[in-house]
Amino acid sequence: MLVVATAGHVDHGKSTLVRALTGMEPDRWAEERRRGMTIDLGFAWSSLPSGRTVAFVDVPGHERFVPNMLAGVGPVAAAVVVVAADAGWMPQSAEHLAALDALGVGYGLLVVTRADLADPAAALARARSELAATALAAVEAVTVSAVTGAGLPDLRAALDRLADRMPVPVPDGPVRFWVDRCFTVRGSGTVVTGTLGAGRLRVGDELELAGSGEPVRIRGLHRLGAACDEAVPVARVAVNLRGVSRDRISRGDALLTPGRFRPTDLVDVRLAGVAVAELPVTLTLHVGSAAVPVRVRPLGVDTARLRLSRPLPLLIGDRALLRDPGRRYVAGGVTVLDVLPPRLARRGAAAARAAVLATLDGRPDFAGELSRRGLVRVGDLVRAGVPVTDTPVAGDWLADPEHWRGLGDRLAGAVAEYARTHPLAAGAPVEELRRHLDLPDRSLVEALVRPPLRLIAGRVVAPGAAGLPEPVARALALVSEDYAAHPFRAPDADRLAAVGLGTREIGAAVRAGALLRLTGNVLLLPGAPQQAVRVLTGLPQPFTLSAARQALDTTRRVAVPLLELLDRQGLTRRLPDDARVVVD
Ligand SMILES: Nc1nc2c(ncn2[C@@H]2O[C@H](COP(=O)(O)OP(=O)(O)O)[C@@H](O)[C@H]2O)c(=O)[nH]1
Ligand SMILES: [Mg+2]
Repeated sequence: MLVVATAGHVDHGKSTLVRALTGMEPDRWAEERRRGMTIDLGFAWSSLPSGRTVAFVDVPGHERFVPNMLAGVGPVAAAVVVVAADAGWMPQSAEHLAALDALGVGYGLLVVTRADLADPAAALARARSELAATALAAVEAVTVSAVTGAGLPDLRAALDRLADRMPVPVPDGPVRFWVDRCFTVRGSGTVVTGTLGAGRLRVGDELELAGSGEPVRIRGLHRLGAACDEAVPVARVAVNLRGVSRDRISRGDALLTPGRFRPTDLVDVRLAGVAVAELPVTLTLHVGSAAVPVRVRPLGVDTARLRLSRPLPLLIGDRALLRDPGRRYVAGGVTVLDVLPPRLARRGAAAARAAVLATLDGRPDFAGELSRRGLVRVGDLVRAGVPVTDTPVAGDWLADPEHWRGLGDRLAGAVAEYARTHPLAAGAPVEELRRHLDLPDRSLVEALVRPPLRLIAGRVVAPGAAGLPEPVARALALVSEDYAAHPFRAPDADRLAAVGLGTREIGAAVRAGALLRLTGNVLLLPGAPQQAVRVLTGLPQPFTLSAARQALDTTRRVAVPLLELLDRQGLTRRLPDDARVVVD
């Protein structure tokens, strides 16, 4: 289906032309018919000579209703610019053309109508020269009279040729269905209409409302007034929704494929057709069928940050326009460069950001996003419209290869440094390393651990850091897992043998300070005494051997020599009745 929007000054014959081509009445409202003027969007359709269907979104030409016009044009890729032969180029001819150009609409036709009333040559020449500077420069032009019917066969043939040129829609892409009308049908409930530009809609599908995020289900579908089970792009579609009342949804909302969009209220954009520094601070952003007030913060010569008054489901590369609703002019076209921009907190951040934005063109760029962000979640890129072509390094985190290598080096350095400053510890805690490297997720630290580093029970251990031979270091790494779960339970003879700690290896480890010998082969990690004191401090003082044993979650085999060691180190004091107190 070819979907085209009309464009042009009021009273130039847009609705009459649509009526003549389709036999349908685009002015739906009684008031519109009474006043003979389009106020809101109208919809009509017909067959073309090729047999394919053309559907029109007929827009109002009056300057007061430009926002309605923009809601109709926003989601439509092609336009018919209508100029009356007897009136020529007029203010809304210009404003509509500026809007189409700002939105990047490059497909369409120029139609000079009312050719029965005046020689169309002058209007045609003027319109051609106005279009020449826009994305519509190369469109075909047709001269018609909607009253006599002259030129209408040519126009139908030209519409067919336009349909042939249109880009092939993507039926398997995500759906972002901008709502241009919403109403209630007795017995069916809420119905929304719009232009389906990409993706597929099926009865039974679950979608998400952009405004509220709430899930909605498709109860029924109509395509050009006929019920259907499925709609593929491009098409004019009416969607009967289950699970949402009429007052929860309005023009400018969108139905979304769940998980593929993240409505955002902060975007960085490139502006066209305007000097950023001259823009008013507040403008209205028109995109899809939505119109929201925005605050403009200039960043570069042609780039700015927009703060939206409500979030919209925008993607990198989206085209939009800024309009001044008070002074009623199109201020400029917008290309979305980033929908998840960094905060600009530090001094100089805005200038640095402007330099980055200067290198972006709105085309989704996976490698570029990775190198700019270093680390980013898969979902964040997908929901920005960036195709993900690599696998995560951990969880759903993607990393720029160079950044990742650098982090690996910094991790090794941090682990070594930790070992120097904490000679008694069994390795650097993952959480501490996460903070040190300023990483957003512990799983990233864990994924960065590469031999010879080892991840043991929440700590990153550098075996051999104490100068131990590799087999001893490996054995120690194994027992430190035991200690992590039960720091005061000494492995028994079987366990020591199983991990390869024989008499000689134990001797080496104890000499290197990697193990603490309480007595014989009763071994703990070097940090155990300090850790024990922390536990014992929490007991009612004085405490008995049995209370200490329970608090330390260990056996007499360890508790007795451990407490004696603490006594010797002056960390605890033994009282005459054999109870003990922690020495402050
Ligand atoms: N003579 C003549 N009148 C036309 C033609 N097209 C439109 N009109 C008249 O122009 C007026 C405005 O037309 P309309 O379709 O409402 O314009 P719109 O505001 O652009 O939608 C109406 O009175 C139409 O009857 C045409 O080709 N020839
Ligand atoms: Mg009209």
